[in-house]
Amino acid sequence: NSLMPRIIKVAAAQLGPIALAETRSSAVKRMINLMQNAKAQDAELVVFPELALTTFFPRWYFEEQSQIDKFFETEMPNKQIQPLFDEARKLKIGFNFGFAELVEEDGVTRHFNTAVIVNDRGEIAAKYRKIHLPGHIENETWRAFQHLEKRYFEKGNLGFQVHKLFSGKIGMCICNDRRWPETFRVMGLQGVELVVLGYNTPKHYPPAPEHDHLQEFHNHLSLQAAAYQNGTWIVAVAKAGKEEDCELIGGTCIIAPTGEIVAECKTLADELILAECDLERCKEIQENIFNFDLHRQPEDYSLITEAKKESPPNH
Ligand code: CDT
Repeated sequence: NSLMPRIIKVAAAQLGPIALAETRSSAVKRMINLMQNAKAQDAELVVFPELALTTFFPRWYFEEQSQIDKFFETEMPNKQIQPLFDEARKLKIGFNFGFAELVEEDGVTRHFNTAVIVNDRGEIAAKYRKIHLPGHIENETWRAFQHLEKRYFEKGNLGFQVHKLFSGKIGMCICNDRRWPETFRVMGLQGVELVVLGYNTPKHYPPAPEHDHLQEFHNHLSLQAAAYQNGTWIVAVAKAGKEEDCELIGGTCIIAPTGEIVAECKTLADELILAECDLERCKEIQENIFNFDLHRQPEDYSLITEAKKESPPNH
């Protein structure tokens, strides 16, 4: 490759479990530690998991809305999270993290599973709200634990945008979104060069426990395919380990546009990995095997964007 490299050094900051009783301030302290470590290794951007500030609360059914709303942020940053933004500004490092967002929009109260990219001046530069919400709506007591994202969140309303940040084209998605090729293709069509995402993926999948041993495989399978098929870097970051009674997979990784994993966490605890991502390398794929202008055949893909026959009730 004769092109001049265009390198962004990215850190993936895996978090170990966050207990139900752990405070936001404690989670933020752990994140600041990882951020300082990332900066010491010259990272420009550090990526944290989905819902990084609290335990993964959709695993419990709560009767009262007030119990649920305790896990949500009504402002970002707010008093407990401010030290993370301050540290980033001091260190001049960007970061991405997920949180539960409670907002009022046009007089309506809305709950989203959200992620933001914060620039190296400590300003929110981009926002994404999770589109593929997995799990179920009702309390299903036969399960070892619940997965009530469909009850507690509504579908994101910001689409899959690509942002010019850190001298590259950067997109976001969250956890279950990574299993859907459409997520990455919509960003691929905007020329995305780096996708950052966080996840909370239980080892046990109650509807098909025969797949439990495949959770780590399906994680990397989806991510590696998406990176290759769109010629993009992907940084995918777990909240891992035994969180309350639920085992979450690790496997935090940084993936090259060729689909190769270039760095991977080895533990299920707070752990940092880094890679120098040369965004020019996206062209190896985007200008060749997956040159969309030359080879895509969208007129034969129309079924993909047709409305579903029967939509579930809008939550
Ligand atoms: N957080 C999240 O989206 N987790 C899902 C779990 C499986 S579906 C119940 C995931 O896709 O990893």
